[in-house]
Amino acid sequence: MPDSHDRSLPSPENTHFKSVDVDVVVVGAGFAGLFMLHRLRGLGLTARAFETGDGVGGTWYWNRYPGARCDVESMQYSYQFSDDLQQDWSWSEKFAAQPEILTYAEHVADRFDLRRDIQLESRVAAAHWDDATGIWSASVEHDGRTSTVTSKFLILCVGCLSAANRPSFAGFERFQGSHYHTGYWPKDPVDFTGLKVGIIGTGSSGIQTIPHVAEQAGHLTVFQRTPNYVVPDWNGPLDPAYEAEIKADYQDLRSNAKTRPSGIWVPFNTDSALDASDEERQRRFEEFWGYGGLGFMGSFGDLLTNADSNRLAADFVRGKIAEIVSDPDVARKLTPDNVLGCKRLCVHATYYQTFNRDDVSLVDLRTEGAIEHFTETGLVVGGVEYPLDAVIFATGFDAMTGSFEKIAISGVEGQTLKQKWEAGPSTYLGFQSAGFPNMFMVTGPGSPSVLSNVLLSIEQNIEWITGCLGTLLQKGQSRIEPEIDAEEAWVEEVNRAAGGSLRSTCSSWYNGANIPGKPLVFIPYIGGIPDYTKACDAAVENGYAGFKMR
Ligand code: NA7
Repeated sequence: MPDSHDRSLPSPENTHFKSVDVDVVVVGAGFAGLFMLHRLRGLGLTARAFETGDGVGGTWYWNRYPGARCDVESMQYSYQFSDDLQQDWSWSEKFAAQPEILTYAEHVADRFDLRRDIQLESRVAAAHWDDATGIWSASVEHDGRTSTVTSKFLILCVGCLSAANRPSFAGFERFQGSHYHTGYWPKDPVDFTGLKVGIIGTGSSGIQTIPHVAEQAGHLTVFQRTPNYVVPDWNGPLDPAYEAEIKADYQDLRSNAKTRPSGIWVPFNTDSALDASDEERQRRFEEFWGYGGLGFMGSFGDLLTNADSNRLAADFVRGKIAEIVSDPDVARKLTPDNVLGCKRLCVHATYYQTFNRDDVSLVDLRTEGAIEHFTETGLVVGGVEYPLDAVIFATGFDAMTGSFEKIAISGVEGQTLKQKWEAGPSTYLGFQSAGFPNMFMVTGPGSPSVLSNVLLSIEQNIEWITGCLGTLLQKGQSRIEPEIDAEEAWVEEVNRAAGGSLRSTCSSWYNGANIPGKPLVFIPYIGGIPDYTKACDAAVENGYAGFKMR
């Protein structure tokens, strides 16, 4: 289906890419891979996307744990490149759940006839750049065999949260019960009825899973290392009047969203929490608590830049926990003492209420002892064995770099991406890394990615890459990579921006602290969508300044 952004460029026959299998290898068929394929077709390039899963959808294919749901409103967590698509699609809920988002991804694949260029159940295990020929060779594992696919360009649409982190616990191999990871949840529903279930991890995934499993399990034991702040989403059916209002001028919402650092349009204020009277501050926090979702952080303008303001907001949420959780000891264990929103703010309407159930118990790994080891029948913490029939790892991801580094990528002179990023990832604008010509990343390290409405970021990144490839082809050139100086300056800018936010002050997956041995570097660009877009556009306006094209 055509859309207004299709570009008309030389057809592949007119390009000089005849010596390769396809012009472009795309890795991944999630939201980024799907849209990238669509745009590459618009450029007249041949492309093939390789996807490990047996279906499209990426993150929303793998994260099918009970309760999985997006924390960005559906009307905004959706593609905007096709007005027909955004007008035709109707979301059933304010915040869509995983099955509906997956159905949407499948619809997009069908609607734009993308499946014919997607090879499923095919993992790109390695990719090697040959500097003499200017060709990428990807090793693709499919059906027990490995084949090589050559291309001029390699575009990594691998997602930010796609390399699951499953910490190794002593004795795990002895455990006779069943085990799951939220990021690789089985396709067939899991029945926990009557079982003794344990869950390790209380980040967004654990917090969404816990209330659902508690409904089913005989007993649920939650093993919590760090309590998180959870704000309600007040999710419900999408209001048809609201939907109609947005659709009457969808562009207005999309444009407004792009003016916000997060790329999400929700009510916000710019004043300081310190300037408000106690009554006004309380009223404002209540108002934003009532609004629901991540927008709580918009109650005042300085919650992520002023520690004192942040503390006032954190105290408000702590007060809510004390009100909701009946057992003061459990409430105390559930109460975070770190900066609000430093780790990603979690969203759920009934998470805290779940701990009022008799069949749910909380083990605080900070005060009751670390996880010691598994036995055949349970988990030992602080010398106490908790009997378990099943354990759920909600232990997160090797975020933002893991999905790139798990592919053995080697560039100029055989340098691997993993070697280059040993002390932390280094990219120019998140798009490219010097020494890896013709390789592009979508929502790569150094881009706003996970700190934004990631679908908006995906589209912005892909439009930029499309424009860049189009320019390269029009100039009759075939190779692009960043200038090392430009890349280093961007890494500095990413670090400078991180230094201005309270988000860089705690251990989180934003700065690699969740993975033992990972360099402690704030990975995404926290300068916000407007500044990032400005930097991307400036590079283009200045003739792709900072990139070497030839
Ligand atoms: P997160 O947010 O990284 O959460 C992982 C949780 O697992 C977190 O509570 C961790 O505690 C805990 N964890 C990790 N390793 C261990 C060990 N070894 N022992 C005990 N507990 C552990 O991942 P999610 O999947 O929940 O969410 C990731 C993003 O996906 C989310 O923000 C959304 O954007 C979607 P810790 O906090 O490190 O003490």
